[in-house]
Amino acid sequence: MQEIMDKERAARRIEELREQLNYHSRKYYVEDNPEITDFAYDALMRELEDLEAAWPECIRPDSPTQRVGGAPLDQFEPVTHAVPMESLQDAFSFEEMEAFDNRVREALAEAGPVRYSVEPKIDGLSVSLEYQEGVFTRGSTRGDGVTGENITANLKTIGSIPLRLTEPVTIEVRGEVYMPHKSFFKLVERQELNGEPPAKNPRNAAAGSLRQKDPKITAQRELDIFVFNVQRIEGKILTGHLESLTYLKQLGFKTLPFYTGCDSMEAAVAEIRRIGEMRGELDFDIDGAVVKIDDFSQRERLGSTAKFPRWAIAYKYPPEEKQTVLREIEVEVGRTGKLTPTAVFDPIHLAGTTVRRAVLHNEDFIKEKDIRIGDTLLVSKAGDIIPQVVGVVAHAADSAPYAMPAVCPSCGARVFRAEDEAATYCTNAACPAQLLRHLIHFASKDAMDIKGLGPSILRQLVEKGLVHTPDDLYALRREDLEPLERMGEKSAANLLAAIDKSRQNDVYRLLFALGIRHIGLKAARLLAERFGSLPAVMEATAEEMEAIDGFGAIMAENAAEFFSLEESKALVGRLQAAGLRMDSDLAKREEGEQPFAGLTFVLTGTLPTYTRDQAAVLIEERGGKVSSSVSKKTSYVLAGEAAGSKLTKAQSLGVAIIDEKEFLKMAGLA
Ligand code: 0OX
Repeated sequence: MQEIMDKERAARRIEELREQLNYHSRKYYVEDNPEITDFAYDALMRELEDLEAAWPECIRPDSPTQRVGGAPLDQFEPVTHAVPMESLQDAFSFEEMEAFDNRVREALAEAGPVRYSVEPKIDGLSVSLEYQEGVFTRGSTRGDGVTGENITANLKTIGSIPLRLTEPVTIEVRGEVYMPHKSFFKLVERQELNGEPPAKNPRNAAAGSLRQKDPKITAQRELDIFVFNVQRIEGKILTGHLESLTYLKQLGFKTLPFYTGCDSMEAAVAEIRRIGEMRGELDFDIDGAVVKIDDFSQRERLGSTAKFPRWAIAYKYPPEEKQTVLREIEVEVGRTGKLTPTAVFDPIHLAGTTVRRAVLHNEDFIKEKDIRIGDTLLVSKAGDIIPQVVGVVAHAADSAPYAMPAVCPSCGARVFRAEDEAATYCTNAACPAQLLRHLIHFASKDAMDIKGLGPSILRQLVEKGLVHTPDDLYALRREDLEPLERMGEKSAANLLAAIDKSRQNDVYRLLFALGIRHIGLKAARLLAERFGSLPAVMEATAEEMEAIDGFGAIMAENAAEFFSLEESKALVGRLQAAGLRMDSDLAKREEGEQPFAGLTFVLTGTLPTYTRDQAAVLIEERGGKVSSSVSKKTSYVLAGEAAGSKLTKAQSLGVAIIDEKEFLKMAGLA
């Protein structure tokens, strides 16, 4: 009896919290007008999480705790749109807009005056959102307009998509998902820091984010939406577009940021020009302006062609282009060591901002366009926010073709361009431009595994000038560490101990930690196994490396090139002097010692000390196989923290489950 009472009370409180949180997230994400602090919001959220954890049967799909949840998907299910998601006819001149207006007036001659709405055309991805009695039930991509893909879990992570509407209405709406410029720049910065190729523009970034199989990744991307259409609705009659936008706003949707009613095409064109002038100042990309007939009965009379409605048209802005004079080509070294040339020219005003620079990508780009210092260039911003050099208008007198520098502009070391790549790289592991990223990699779990030495501590060490190359880490003293932010006496002592412990690492870790391009953990292990020590690896030729089973030509070329550099030899010398172990146990294992021969392992969850990749290497080295799914043929499931469905399946099939400790014993490592 007591339990029922408790449950009733909990259910009531859960519902109350759900409503409060949904209200406040609308205030924050949709209306940009929060009423409570982030702190107060988080406190409500935590209370809801705790209650739902105790009473999981009270969790509803519109609970704000369900925004980022669920396991990654294998694939997206197809969704057939009840109302087709049509596309728009394009116009590239105001004459075409006049012609559209004439067609419309002719067809609607007896249907009274025509009123247009004019709105920005958001450059994102069209999606459909379905609500049953006010609750968000399904979201999908446009696809080909008839069939799209179910991306509900990803759409739920977008804070401005309401999980519950202000009325219990059954409705399907259409909107455009986009990535705000602010979030786009943040993403690019993160990608560069991780050595990943940066997203090309906000639209691509938004598309990639919506296509993620793991909603947790989508959630990090800070996507947003503008809703602009009612696809279908039950039990309510809407008579026009502007009216339906007002209604959508009332339901709690974030609608288009501006839209205007116009009584003539002349007024509509003036509005299109006004939007064009605002373009550069918006925090999102637009690729045109959409003119639509407001009245739904007029729309119905006009109907659609096979491709698009006759009652709407998209005016596409011409890419703004201007001429300027190229003063110099600056070459910067990124954190990955990549040399990026940038055009620096006389300032021009383009699509709302002053532009002085445009990225030239790589040597081939410059060669193809034959860009030379002093040339008159044509620069545009096209649909992107990123300025680009369209081409050369005229070469400067006495100009010469441009050549990339032969040495790194940051450290003066030789640069290197692999035959099959467009990019040029600095070859110096100790290059200051790459230092922070190198150090983060050096200390990371799969590399030297120095606990407590993360990006924020490393950044401070670099900024204070305490660390210039990885070997400087081994000279750090208590007095250096204690004054750092987020560092106390105890954590400084722990960190020093962790750094000291890493001296004893098997040398394959150091080989990986050096950050040689194309040398991943597996390649580093192969080198250590074959040659036995770092000095022996340094003596080896590219041919000898390539002869290792599983070692490719590009890997061999990169490793040999790296160790031929004086800077690399000096770095290894200093690491050796700092007391780092230079040999490997991998080489000492006797041939034929294969305790896992014939066994198949499945890995799941987070292991206490090894990464899953590391564990897989240990299994394969000992003759075992690693599989991604559990079946009756699975010999062992190696399970760590937060193991999911694979563990459950293993239990139901009666497959043996082991933890890391047991595994290490079996592998002969403990
Ligand atoms: C946009 C946008 C896209 C309605 C029927 C045909 C096209 N990207 O901002 N589509 C439409 O309208 C649909 N309006 C927009 N504003």
